[in-house]
Formats: sequence, C-alpha cells, structure tokens
Amino acid sequence: METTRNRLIQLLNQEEGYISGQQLSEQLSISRTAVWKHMKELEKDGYEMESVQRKGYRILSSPNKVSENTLQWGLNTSWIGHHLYHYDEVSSTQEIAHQLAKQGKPHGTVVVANEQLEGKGRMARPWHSPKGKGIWMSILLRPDLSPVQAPQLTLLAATVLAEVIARRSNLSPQIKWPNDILINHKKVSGILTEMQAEHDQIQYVVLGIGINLNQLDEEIPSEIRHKASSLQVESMQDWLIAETIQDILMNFETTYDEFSVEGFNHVKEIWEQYGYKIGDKVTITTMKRKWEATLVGIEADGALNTRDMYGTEEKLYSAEIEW
Ligand code: BT5
Repeated sequence: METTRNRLIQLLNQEEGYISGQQLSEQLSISRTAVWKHMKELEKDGYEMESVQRKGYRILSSPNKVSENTLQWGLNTSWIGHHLYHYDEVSSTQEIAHQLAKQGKPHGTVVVANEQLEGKGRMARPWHSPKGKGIWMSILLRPDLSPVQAPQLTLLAATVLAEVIARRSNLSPQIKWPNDILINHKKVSGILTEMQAEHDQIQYVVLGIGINLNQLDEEIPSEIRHKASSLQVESMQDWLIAETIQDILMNFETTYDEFSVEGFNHVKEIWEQYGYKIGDKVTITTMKRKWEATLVGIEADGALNTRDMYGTEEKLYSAEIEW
C-alpha cells in the first residue's frame, strides 16, 4: 500500500536525526497540518514520536504490533514490501496475493494477516494459522524464470527462513525436503509455492510462508502436536512478529538478488548445510517400489538426489520418505 503514511514512515526512517515538518510537507506534497495529522495517527498506532521546535520530528520507538506501518517502518529494502497489505483476518493470504497479482501489482508485493481462517498447505491440506501467533504471509514474485525452475524459489525461501531463525535464536533449524522447517525434528514452518505460467514463462509466483512463532504447546492442535511445534516452545523466548517478518523480507531480498545474478549454486550449498538427514540413510517408497538410500542433496530442478546401496543415484520428485 503505497500511501502517504507509508512514504512518511520511509522518510522518517531514512533520517538519522530529526526531519522538519517543512521537509516532510515538501517531499510528500501535503500541508504541514496534514503531516501533523499523520503523526497523530502514527501515535495511535503505538509509535512514540518526538517533536522538537525548529528541529522537527523523530521516531523514538515503534510498537510491538503488526500493521502496515509497523511492518514498513525500518524495512530497509529496495523492492520487497514496498506494496504491503496487512489484514486482521483473511481466508488465506495466498488468495489475496493471487487477486493482487491479477490486478497487476508488482514483484515484491507482500500480504500479511494476523489470522487465516482457511490457511492452506500443499494439495489442499489445511494450515493452522491462529490469530497473532505466527507469520502468515504471501509474497508475490514475477521472476524471469521458466516454470521448471520454480521449485528453486521454494528452496531459496527455505534457506532464508532457516538463516533468520538461526540468527535470531540459539536454535538449529533444519530443512526437510522440499518445504518444511524443522526444529528438534518438529515442523515449525511450511512453504507453499503457487505459480501461474504460460508458454514456458512464469507469469507470477505466490510464495506462501507460514511460521509458528508464539503458540504454546497446548495451542497446537492435538492431531499434529506430535510433529509440529512453535519457535517459542523450542526456544523458550517470545518472538516479535513484525520484526521477524522484516528480517525475513530483508534477507529474502538479498538472497533473491544474489540468486538472480549468480544462479542456484549458492542456494543449493546453503540448503544442503541445513538439509534434514542429508548424508543419512532413509527408506523411500514410490508407486513402484520401496528401497533404502542415502540422501545426497538437491538439484536445480528441485529434486532430491539419492544414492542406493549399489551407488546408483536417483532423483526424486515426489515420494514417501520414512524420515
Ligand atoms: C505446507 O504444506 O507446509 C505449506 C504451508 C504454507 C502456509 C502458508 S501461511 C501463508 C500462506 N497462506 C496460506 O493459506 N498458506 C501459506 P504441507 O507440506 O502440505 O503441510 C501441511 C500439513 O502440515 C498439514 O496437513 C498438517 O499435518 C501440518 N500442519 C498444519 N498446520 C500446521 C502448523 N501451523 N504447523 C505445523 N504443521 C502444520
């Protein structure tokens, strides 16, 4: 949402010290009274503002609350999240992102919700997304990639989430192929990549990210409690939603830009460092057979590479794995 308010936040953010009402009014092409009114609105949103005569305005602290303002304040990116939509309650942020894509919204548009009533996983599986307890977010991308390369974006996103979690805590995240982030063998995050493509060219991708942040153990549905957890349960620390989202977006932008220039190799390397059971032996079942193999790593087309006891390598695109 490229509103005056968001531009105001960006301007305040660029400035180390104070920025005068006059400067703000000129840069935003609004009156000084209008600037003042926007400041009051930011205060209502929980920002602590300081205004000093002849010097101007300065933000002292931003609130621990998720809103378009708090998500954009301090978001130091060049393309991601400049168009950002935050909702209290939605069916699924994926759906909204698809609508925005069809309206022509740009690469890097972000949709965030406090709660999803019909959060979805792959193959129409449900994704539990309780209010204020996690990150439920979709990123619209318009990559210059062919459809067969789309899985690279899922793998890239997984490395970003693993790195952000590792950096913000003492946890050791692992990426379970293709799209889960595990902590202590339990799933704390999932990624859903949906794509619209035509004539061998991706039109757009909606990359959905769900992360359980602050659920207590008893708040995780009993039917998945044996295999799901939250970052709070695992780290015993409270996770700030807006700050963590910003961290993910900034890290995502850097990683994506690097990937656009240098290709998939670096992503592959990082992914394999975090890869769950990479180097370990697992049991694999497909429609045709069941066998034991060692997980070797990932391939540029998103496949999981395996090696059986005879040294034969085989790429898996979908299979049941006994982890
Ligand atoms: C995923 O699917 O892991 C992808 C999840 C993507 C969710 C995001 S949230 C923002 C965006 N908007 C959406 O509507 N979706 C995306 P999959 O690998 O199919 O895993 C789904 C399975 O994970 C379910 O069948 C459950 O067993 C389990 N599950 C459901 N909710 C969970 C949760 N909150 N935490 C951990 N596991 C969960």
